[in-house]
Amino acid sequence: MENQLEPVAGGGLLDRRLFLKRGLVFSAATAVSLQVFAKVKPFDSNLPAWMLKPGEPFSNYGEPSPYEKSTIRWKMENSMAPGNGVSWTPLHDLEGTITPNGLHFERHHNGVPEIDPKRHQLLIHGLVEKPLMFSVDSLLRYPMRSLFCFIECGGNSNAGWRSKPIQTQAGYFHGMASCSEWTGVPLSVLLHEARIKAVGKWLIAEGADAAAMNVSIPLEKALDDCIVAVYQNGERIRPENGYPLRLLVPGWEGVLNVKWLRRLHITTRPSMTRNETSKYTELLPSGKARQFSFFMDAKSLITSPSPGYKMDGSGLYQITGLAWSGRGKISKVEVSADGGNSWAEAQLQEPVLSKCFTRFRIPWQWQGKDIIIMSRAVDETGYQQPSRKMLIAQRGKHGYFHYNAIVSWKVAADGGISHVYA
Ligand SMILES: Nc1nc2c(c(=O)[nH]1)N[C@H]1C(S)=C(S)[C@@H](COP(=O)(O)O)O[C@H]1N2
Ligand SMILES: [Mo]
Repeated sequence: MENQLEPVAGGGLLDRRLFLKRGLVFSAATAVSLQVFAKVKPFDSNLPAWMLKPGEPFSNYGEPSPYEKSTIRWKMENSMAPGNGVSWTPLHDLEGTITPNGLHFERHHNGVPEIDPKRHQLLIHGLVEKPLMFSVDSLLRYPMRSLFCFIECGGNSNAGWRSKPIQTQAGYFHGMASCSEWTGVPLSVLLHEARIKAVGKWLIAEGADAAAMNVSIPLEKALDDCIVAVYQNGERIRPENGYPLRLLVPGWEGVLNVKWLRRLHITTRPSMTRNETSKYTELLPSGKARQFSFFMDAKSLITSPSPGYKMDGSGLYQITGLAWSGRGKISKVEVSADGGNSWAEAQLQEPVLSKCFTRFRIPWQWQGKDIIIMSRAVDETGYQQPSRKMLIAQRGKHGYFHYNAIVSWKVAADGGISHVYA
């Protein structure tokens, strides 16, 4: 039993099974856990106000507790272009893997259109035998499919390319990624109905916002696992996230997940729209350009403890975070609490799903000293999340998109946490 408390890696990382075996937590681990519980105030025998009278009435649509008012999306609007900007998911304030709908990150090029679902239509045309027009109601009659998957903007975490580590909370650095259960009609069903001509190889998807944002997607992907989503975590998609219809392109760059979807045009080749030429195309150190870099590669980060969090003295803590890969399932997450000298495997929360956020956790006994904590993920293809050095060696110093390097947090002896390049 005693052995189970032995650190499994430097910096005080404990066996990942510690939290699972009740016996261990309450016997051998008591010396550690008491340090946490001893800080709780003695039980108050005076009843609190909320137990002395009936509570609030029912509500038509629930809201978070007023004590959770600080758990919000952080907005950054572009004053030069109205409606253009971003809001980040506060990943550092959340647990589990599903992003509450009101906290899903937002990326709009021209604001959120207020669409009347009775007037909205989806057109499939171009290289098809039978052009089709769908009302939202007609789509609701098709067989649907649900999938849990993340959406991540290709520009997420791009502050990582800066020469100095950005000092902000984890979500305001990495939170242009969110994860939901999306339900809708498999795109293959609709495309088969329109009967694509043999020469058709790509589709151009267009939204009904004022920007009429559009992108090109290879038909192979469209026919594989894309859906025309109507529901987000069980309710109709929020206006910010594409109401009444959005395209879902699992595991690929966020920009391809066209919101307010109104048109799918089948073509022989990509149409070289703004978002695949002036954006999302990057020069490599070799002088060659990276274009159509669709997949979001494996990534992970520790969400707690993380910047903004203050350690409350040495002792037992849980290190937890998120890992995801656009190429499939996460197969392993390792955590280091000694700046990368040694690593221990974290527990992955079941179910581990393909192209979906995966929660990892590992118990940790902090000695109260300066230390660097970090995580690295491996996906089922064997791809390992790179160090920052490796990423820069491959991609150059002036990247903007697809930053997925290992993230390091420095825990200082005074309990403060900051972002460092290790
Ligand atoms: N029609 C339309 N679709 C769009 C966008 C847009 O501005 N207009 N932004 C794209 C980008 S860049 C991203 S990252 C995702 C963001 O989806 P979300 O706002 O639901 O998080 O939507 C994509 N789809
Ligand atoms: Mo994006």
